[in-house]
Amino acid sequence: MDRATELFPKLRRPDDEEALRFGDRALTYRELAAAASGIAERVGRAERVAVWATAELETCVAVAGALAAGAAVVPINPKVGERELEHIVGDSEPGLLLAAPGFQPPEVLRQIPVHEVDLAPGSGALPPKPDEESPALVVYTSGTTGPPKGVVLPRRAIRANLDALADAWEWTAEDVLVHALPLFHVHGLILGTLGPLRLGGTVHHLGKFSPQAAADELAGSATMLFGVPTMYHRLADDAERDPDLAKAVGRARLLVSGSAALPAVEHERISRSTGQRVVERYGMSETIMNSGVRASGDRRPGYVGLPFDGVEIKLVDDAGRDIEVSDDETVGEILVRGSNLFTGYLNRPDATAEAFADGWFRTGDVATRAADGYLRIVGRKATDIIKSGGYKIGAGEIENALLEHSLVAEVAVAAAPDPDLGERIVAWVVPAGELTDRDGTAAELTEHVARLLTPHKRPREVRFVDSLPRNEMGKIMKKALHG
Ligand code: MLC
Ligand code: AMP
Repeated sequence: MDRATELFPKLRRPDDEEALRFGDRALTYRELAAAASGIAERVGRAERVAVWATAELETCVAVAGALAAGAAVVPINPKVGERELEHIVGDSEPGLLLAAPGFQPPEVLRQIPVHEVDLAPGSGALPPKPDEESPALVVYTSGTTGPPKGVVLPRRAIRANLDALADAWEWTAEDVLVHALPLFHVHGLILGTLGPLRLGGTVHHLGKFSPQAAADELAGSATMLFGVPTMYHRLADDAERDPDLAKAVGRARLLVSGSAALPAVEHERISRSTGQRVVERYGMSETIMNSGVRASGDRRPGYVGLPFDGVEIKLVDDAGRDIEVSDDETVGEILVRGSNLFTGYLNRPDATAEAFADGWFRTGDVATRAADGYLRIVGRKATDIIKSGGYKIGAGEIENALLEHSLVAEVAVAAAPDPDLGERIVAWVVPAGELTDRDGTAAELTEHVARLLTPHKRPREVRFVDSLPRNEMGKIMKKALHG
């Protein structure tokens, strides 16, 4: 067996160690391998397979089985709205959809065969290892405008990047990772699920995040916690109130935060109450993980550490020239090159070409570099990208959805700072006609976005205005909105 390039070596030689636990349901490696072989048989030679990614064992079995079959997995947010779902299945054309029993297919999925994932063992034989450069996942991510794009991640990127994380965090088969992240994005799926499976370790998924549930796990067998800053904010609140909870969290080997900036104040609150200093890492759907603080490294609040093995990072100025200084002050866009990169956006050669400059991927994130090489992210080039609760959301897609509503004449969507979500989505709406029920209309618009796109893209605030600030060219000046 080729340990180096086999994505999940332990599925080829399974034992009775626990692989996955969701509440009171769990699977050992032997059970997982057997169930995954059944899925692989069902998937056959399908090129792409959609997985209805509920936070359940079945999702993990579906992903492991489809990957073993050599298919690319398209994970779907089970709360996805009708418009977004239509786009994703239209774009990715999955040959099959895998879902946990009881799944009721929405209308748009009618043409796609659905296979209910059960945990019964298949023949136990897994197909030969697929090619390293073949697509493993197609993860949908928002841009500034238009519908989400499918990020095609090859097996090589997942394998190489997970090995780099294991090395940086001294992460081994002995670790039990706990988290409550959704299983349709890089953080919860690749790091939080495929990570432990690659190492032959264990993941405990909480189903739904609560500081108490995470602390209970860390008081038990769990050694590591992965979360987005919103989760750490809530953990900090509870740890300050509850010394027992703080003590349980203090037992962790490693707390890791990512997907959005962890404010220095949250870092300090957690370290004061629990004695733990959170390790921060920086990633993206297109690149998996770029940089992070090593387990043995200096856990400085506000810094996302050094490039992981296999990743090259440079900062460039507005003219695209390399920034050579490491003064922790000069800001530049982060460009990335390495074995961690995606191969392109599905069906979007135009967007793929635009995302690269001389073989370097342009992240759109803006950072400084300190004398010891530590990166500090200070912002983003695009104001139309919003990060709320760790989810990436494009202002344009929300504006388009709102403009379809008959009560909306004009709209601008922008981010406002939020202590819990990091950023919250605010929609500035010029109503079409007289407003008779402000609150009712605001709720209706919110629901409209949740239904069409997905609940996490719904505005948390709707502000009605008579007009939007525009420049001489007629372009909306979003920076003037909050004034
Ligand atoms: C509320 N709800 C609605 C609704 N209003 N449902 C339908 N219509 C409406 N109008 C429901 C929600 O579905 C949810 O249900 C509940 O109310 C709470 O809403 P929420 O908005 O989901 O909860 P919130 O408290 O805001 O969630 C916070 C959070 C979440 C931190 C738990 O934002 C989260 O899971 N974030 C993780 C994002 C992530 O994984 N990003 C990684 C991207 S990869 P219910 O049943 O769910 O409670 C990446 C790369 C990298 O960034 O570096 O990692
Ligand atoms: P996504 O497209 O959902 O994968 O989101 C990727 C984006 O999340 C990056 O481009 C960053 O803007 C942001 N991000 C991820 N991790 C961090 C972090 N540790 N600090 C700041 N921003 C982050």
